[in-house]
Amino acid sequence: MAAPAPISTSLFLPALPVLPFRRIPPPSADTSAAAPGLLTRGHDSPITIIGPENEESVDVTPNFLPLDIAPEVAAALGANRPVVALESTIISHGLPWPDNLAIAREVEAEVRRGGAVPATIAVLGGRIRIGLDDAALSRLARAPAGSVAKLSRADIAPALACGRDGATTVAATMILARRAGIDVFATGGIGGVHRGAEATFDISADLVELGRTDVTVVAAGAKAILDLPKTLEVLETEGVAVIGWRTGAFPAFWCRESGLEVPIRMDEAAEIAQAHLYRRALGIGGGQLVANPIPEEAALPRETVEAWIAAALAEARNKGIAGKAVTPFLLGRIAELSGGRSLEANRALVRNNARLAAEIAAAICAERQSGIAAMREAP
Ligand code: PSU
Ligand code: MN
Repeated sequence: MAAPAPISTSLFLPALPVLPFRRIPPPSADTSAAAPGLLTRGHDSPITIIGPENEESVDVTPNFLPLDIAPEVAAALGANRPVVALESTIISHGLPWPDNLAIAREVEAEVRRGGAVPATIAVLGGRIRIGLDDAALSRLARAPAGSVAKLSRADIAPALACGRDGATTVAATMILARRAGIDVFATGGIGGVHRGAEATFDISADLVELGRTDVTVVAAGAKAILDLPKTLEVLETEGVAVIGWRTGAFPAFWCRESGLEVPIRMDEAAEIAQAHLYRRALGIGGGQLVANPIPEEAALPRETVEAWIAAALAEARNKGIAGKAVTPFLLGRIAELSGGRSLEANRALVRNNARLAAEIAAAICAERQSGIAAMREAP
């Protein structure tokens, strides 16, 4: 039998359609592979399966997950203190070096200022990391293009199996945040239905995830590179609660308005917190999208933004960009075309979302603490 193909560093790049199979090394009970100072959830009740190519056995365990929760995050979760999850694709694929690292640090600081503990989520060396230290943040921020995989729902488990570094999209961050017990997640903009989706079928897995996983996501709406009316339609189909924060208008990332309305408006963090807990108590799955408009002073004029978008979209079409590469390509081109203006707006809105997410996370903790929420929650 031919030897398995070597693992390519372009494993998760769109050019490689099929994921090569690689046998997993047997997990060892020893947790020294984890970064120092991290809590490691171990594994139990090992079972043995016979490997496919030969008779050599591989130990696997049904509940085994290489999951490292930073001590500060674990302590906060254990004590019902607020935690805000943050994604990492924005660092590796969404923003250029060195602004990506600066913004990642600023966003974490903003969460802290809001009285919550930040938990940036990624996969490093095949281990799920909930809460990154500064070394891990810079590793993601400095990674050369293509060396860090862009992980959505489909890619998390393969990245663990192959020992990869991967940055989590909104979808993957929601899954891992939920798994770690984090309720609230702040980002810039969610993925959505791409323009021309009627031909390409390019619809972000973020929308489907919002329909499945009960995490509250704070974002400045979705970028106007997307088809926003179709994005709202899919969110409605998926049963996502789309909540305008102190607004009835659906924001369009760099602009405070898209010309579309949000189905729900809320003005108090406690309302969002209660809706989050009621949703969980109903056991219906799926999350809330809190649409938080960019601060007035940082917003960009709609016509200016539209011109950059049109240029970037035309280039993407000419170059035949498809799949996972579409969003990073458009974001990169717009940052260049705008001479950094889009980046400054991006920075302001992510920080703004981090602040609101901290407030909502604190409100959820307060609701839980009051005991009323506990009584209302399903057993
Ligand atoms: N939108 C942004 N900035 C981003 C992204 C989206 O304004 O960085 C990233 C997020 O990680 C999001 C992902 O989850 O792109 C969506 O990618 P896709 O369209 O391939 O699903
Ligand atoms: Mn896509």
